[in-house]
Amino acid sequence: MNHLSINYPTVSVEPESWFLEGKNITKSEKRIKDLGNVFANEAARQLINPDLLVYNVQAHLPVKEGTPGGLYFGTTIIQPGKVGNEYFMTRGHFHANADRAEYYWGVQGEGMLILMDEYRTTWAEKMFPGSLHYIGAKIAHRVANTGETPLIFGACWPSDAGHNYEEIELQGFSARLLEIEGKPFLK
Ligand code: S6P
Ligand code: ZN
Repeated sequence: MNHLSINYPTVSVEPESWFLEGKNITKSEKRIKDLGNVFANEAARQLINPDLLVYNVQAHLPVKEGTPGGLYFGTTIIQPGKVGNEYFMTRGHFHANADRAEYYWGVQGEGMLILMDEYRTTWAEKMFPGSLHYIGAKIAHRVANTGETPLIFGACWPSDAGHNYEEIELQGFSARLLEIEGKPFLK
């Protein structure tokens, strides 16, 4: 950067859609066909159009993955929907570097942040526009859309956090967020 220069940022968040634009951005999508063994009712998942979009993630990765001291920023948009009586949700993960924390915050829509500690105690926090969630170290996290509109949330996490998806793939969370008589319950 040049001394005394006044610059535009290299990245921006589109205020309506929360899409990221600019440098060092990655974009990924998860469709029904990518989410095998994530939902309890696998038979119900197989009856849904495999190409149906469940969620997409955009992230600004300004430093190399694994760099100590850096930060990443991301937005996730989860579509409304259910597989059986389980809300559309993210896969969920622990951080590979287990003592790394993260912030999530609600931007649009209604949802639930599902959290599980290393002893497999599971609980949830309601997400709504303006909700702020500090996800401490060693806590697995996933988000479900409990509303009728897309759920958008922001995230900020250390660039050396990494992702441990394997543990959730193998063991799952110890509870699931299910719709029972029109309301969400952890079961
Ligand atoms: C990364 C952060 C989010 C998630 C995203 C999708 O640490 O927690 O950007 O990656 O919400 O969830 P998942 O569990 O499929 O990565
Ligand atoms: Zn995370």
